[in-house]
Amino acid sequence: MPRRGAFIVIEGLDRSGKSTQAATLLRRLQDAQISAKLIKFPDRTTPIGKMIDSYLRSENELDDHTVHLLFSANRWEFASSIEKSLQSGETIICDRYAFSGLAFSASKIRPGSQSYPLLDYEWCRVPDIGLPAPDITLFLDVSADVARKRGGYGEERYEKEDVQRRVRDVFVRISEHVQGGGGRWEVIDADETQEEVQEVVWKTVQELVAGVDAPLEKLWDDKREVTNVETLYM
Ligand code: DGP
Repeated sequence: MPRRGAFIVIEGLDRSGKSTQAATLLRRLQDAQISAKLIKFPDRTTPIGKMIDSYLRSENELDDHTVHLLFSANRWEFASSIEKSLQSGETIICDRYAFSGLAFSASKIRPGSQSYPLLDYEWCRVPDIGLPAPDITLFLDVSADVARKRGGYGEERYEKEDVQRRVRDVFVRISEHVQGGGGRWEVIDADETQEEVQEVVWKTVQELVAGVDAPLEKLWDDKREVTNVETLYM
């Protein structure tokens, strides 16, 4: 049977160098004659993506639950095309995925509180259950100091130091559970130079990019078999 493409997700905080690393990895794969493409979430081109874009640029206000579901819906819009590409042998590099969805939403705190969550962690995780599961997630871990030296954050809604600190805490929590149906999770020190980080990225994905024999899994799918209707509601 022909091998399918690898599904490689790159995650990290803003200023971690994700987009640069993703673009460099794509070039290297193409130079090595490996069929590959780069996708990115949020994908701001669809009608849902446009709503997300204007929310991120603070042009409109939306309820936090609504925003969370829009980000998830934006990933679901591409689920079947991701699956099709992987099955046809194309490797996908994906700049942000469901883990960003969980980290950015579950790190929100109630107004006036220092630490009380606005959205429940499990509630945030559920809408993304069943998406195509990555074969590997590379978490580019940048320190606040280095992010600051890289020119600080931009103008968008979440690009603030206290927000990024809380998001990082949730990413750490995610990394502890992700192995259960979330694929492999690799933390990469993103404080190093672009070239050094790329070398680690390249080495880490080496054995995957020749193609994957294992079937494509579903994200956070606990594989419980439902044998009758009652068990559905237990
Ligand atoms: P980017 O285009 O990669 O700079 O991402 C835009 C911003 O949106 C960034 O601050 C991270 C945040 N983000 C990405 N995905 C999600 C998501 O699914 N949910 C939430 N709440 N925020 C997200």
